[in-house]
Amino acid sequence: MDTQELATRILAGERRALARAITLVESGRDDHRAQSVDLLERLAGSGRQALRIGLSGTPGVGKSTFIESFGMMLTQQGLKVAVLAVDPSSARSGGSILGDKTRMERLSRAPNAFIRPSPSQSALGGVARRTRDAVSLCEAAGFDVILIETVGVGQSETMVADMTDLFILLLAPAGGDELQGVKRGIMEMADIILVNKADGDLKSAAMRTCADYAGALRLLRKRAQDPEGFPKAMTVSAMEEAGLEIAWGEMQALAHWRRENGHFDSRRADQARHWFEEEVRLALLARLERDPEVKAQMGALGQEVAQGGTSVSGAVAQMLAHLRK
Ligand SMILES: Nc1nc2c(ncn2[C@@H]2O[C@H](COP(=O)(O)OP(=O)(O)OP(=O)(O)O)[C@@H](O)[C@H]2O)c(=O)[nH]1
Ligand SMILES: [Mg+2]
Repeated sequence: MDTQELATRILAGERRALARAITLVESGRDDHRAQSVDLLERLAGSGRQALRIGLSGTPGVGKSTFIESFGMMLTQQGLKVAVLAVDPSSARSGGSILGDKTRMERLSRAPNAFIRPSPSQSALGGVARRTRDAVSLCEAAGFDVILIETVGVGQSETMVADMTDLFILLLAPAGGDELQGVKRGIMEMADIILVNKADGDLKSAAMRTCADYAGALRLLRKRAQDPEGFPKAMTVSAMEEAGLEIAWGEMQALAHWRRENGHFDSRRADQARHWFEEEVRLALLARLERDPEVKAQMGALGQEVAQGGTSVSGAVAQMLAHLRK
């Protein structure tokens, strides 16, 4: 299938074409890359925009269960929902998603939903590009909401926050009164904290945890992109499907406010610029690393540094002088 036809089918919302296109953008082959670029260029003017929501949380907190319940609720409202996963630990990817497809049984069968596993690449840079491309494809295919799930390990959360409009942190009820060792940096990225499992025996613990986090959020520096009352913490039960509509209402309210106040578009513009620069940097680096002369010079200088004959700073200066030629 040529890219023109693929583009037409994606714009028509054909899920098989979308799946195929995502496989194309995930491919490492040079000819596939060229086709991907051509396809993405064709789709760039579609003018379609989804609400991109990042969802993060440590293993077992209930991400899959939440996405299933939340995604079902959205599709029942007539919204088209795409789920993408970013899993930086390559060993887990693939396998975990197979597990997820069974855990997201209803959602994976819903006609308005599309679930895509994490690309099994280990380098975060590659995963970032592939995920962003997949987001573009899903938007062109007319999805209303794109959920990007990531397991809580610092770097991948920053990456997901940098490609989404809203960032949701899912937490479990804490046993004691400690704040579960959630890193400050991750707290600072969150727009909404959802304390999951607020049901049965865990309900009161979930409410306490929620109050603790609400307090912690109030102590953070005020951000320009937040209206009064945000970021906020709330309780949900993904299992009992409780609190999901309220959570969705808050997400919509926040997105609406940001749109009205210019923060939505400026955030996307900043993200686009950031990823453009990042990708140019990666591409230049890759090109340099492939250059045999550069490789030889790196090897030689590396050897000198290792033997102590040259200082690291001195070798770097020599390397840069060499590159300038
Ligand atoms: N009581 C209760 N249990 C829940 C809820 N949501 C999820 N669980 C349970 O928590 C466990 C982990 O849920 P998952 O949805 O697989 O969690 P996850 O965050 O996707 O986990 P990983 O994919 O391993 O990172 C399962 O046994 C779920 O049944 C909830 O709202 N209430
Ligand atoms: Mg999961």
